[in-house]
Amino acid sequence: MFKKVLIANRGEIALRVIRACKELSIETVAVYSEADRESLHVRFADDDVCIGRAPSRDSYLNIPRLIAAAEITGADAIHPGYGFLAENAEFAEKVAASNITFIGPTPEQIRQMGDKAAARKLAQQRGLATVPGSPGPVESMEEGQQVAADIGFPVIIKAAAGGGGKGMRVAVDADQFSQSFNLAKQEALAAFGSGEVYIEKYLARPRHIEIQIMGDTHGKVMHLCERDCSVQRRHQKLVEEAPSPVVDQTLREDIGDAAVKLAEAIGYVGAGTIEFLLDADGSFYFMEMNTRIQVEHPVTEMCTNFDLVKEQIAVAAGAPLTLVLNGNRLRGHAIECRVNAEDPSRNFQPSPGLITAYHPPGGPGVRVDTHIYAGYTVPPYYDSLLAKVIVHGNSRTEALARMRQALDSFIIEGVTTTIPFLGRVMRHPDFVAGKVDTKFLEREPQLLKDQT
Ligand code: MV4
Repeated sequence: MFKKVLIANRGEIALRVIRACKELSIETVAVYSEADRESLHVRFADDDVCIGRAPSRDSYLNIPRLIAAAEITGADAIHPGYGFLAENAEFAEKVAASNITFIGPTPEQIRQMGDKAAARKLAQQRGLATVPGSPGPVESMEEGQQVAADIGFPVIIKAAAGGGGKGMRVAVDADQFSQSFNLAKQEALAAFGSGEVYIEKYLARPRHIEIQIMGDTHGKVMHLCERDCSVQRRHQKLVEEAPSPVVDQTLREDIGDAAVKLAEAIGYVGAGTIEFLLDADGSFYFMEMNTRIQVEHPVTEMCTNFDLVKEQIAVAAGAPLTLVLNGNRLRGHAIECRVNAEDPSRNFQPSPGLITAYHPPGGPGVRVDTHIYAGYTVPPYYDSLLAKVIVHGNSRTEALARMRQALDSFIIEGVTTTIPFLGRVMRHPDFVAGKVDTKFLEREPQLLKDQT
């Protein structure tokens, strides 16, 4: 097992990883930017290193400084968390070249799945259903128009190097196609340094269903149930739950098998997530794979009773999977709400600043993953996640009631938060009925307003 793990991250996920390390009797190293001096991850880690100025590119994205921090403190592994360098193959490579273990998949696996067009091709080769579309990247406008005409409009043009919704454009007819195609290409080139795009038939109201998987270095891969992340805004997930209210055990096994098959095809090691679109008729299609631990991993932990972060560390050290779940032994229902320092009535404008009062919810089946406290100042440089409220209940109904009471008793003063908005979502008849898709918030703009 590792002696000392450096956490190349900040905020709640840094605390989450430190907790797992403490349970495993592994020492920890926090890295922090000048804006994060007063952060709890610095206080709770055994060792800490300031790695630069506040902007991420000067600190949390600076590969040489992170590796130097690990070498100076004698860390033998690095956990990347999510965001920042978590899916950066070059980082994973440089960590390994410094004789430090990267807690995650191999650089090759990160690269294979980072190219979304290649991942789609691999999924097809392994027999997974994908949305009808181009067989690979589309080279020219003419080829694109031909593909679109063949599959029929509307179509969606996606950046091969993208993911998470960046560099995506929808076209409803051939006229719009040329414009959308060029825009998608430009956006992709500017954002990812590659203008490569591929085309799919556009599904109007899919649900976002993703499967948590975990693989070890002995060739074993398992899945741990799906998560339903259909409540999103501009590709930012706001609410996640497990299991999905619309997935039965048969469908769970089918999607789970598909996810495991794809992960096995590349000998995947570590925690990963395979995203699918679920259509209203029950068809599901592979969309992309994320090669990291995700923000919403706690809902899976709550309904499988399985510690994903401890397992990430164990498999990175070469241990075999401790348990093969594959969607079995599920208990109850879990929901997560992301509490952000944002104002929903002002287009989710960030609201950084001093937390003047803080009281978290509690009681049976309530978990809060957060790094904030009274007196903490939310810096303006990073994402605006303040806390994740995760509830578990014997049924979805019980979990929903728990989430409502938890949000209603969560006190955060000094900054504007999304707590009241989330409370309204938890009471919306469509959410209560489990009838949501990725267009839910667009249809319900009144949810964004104060006091409705
Ligand atoms: C789609 C789609 C409809 N049809 N692909 C958004 C994120 C990126 N991973 C893929 N996304 C989508 N791909 C086809 N063929 C709709 C979306 C999409 C979406 C997907 C999941 C959750 C929220 C979303 C919001 C808008 C669009």
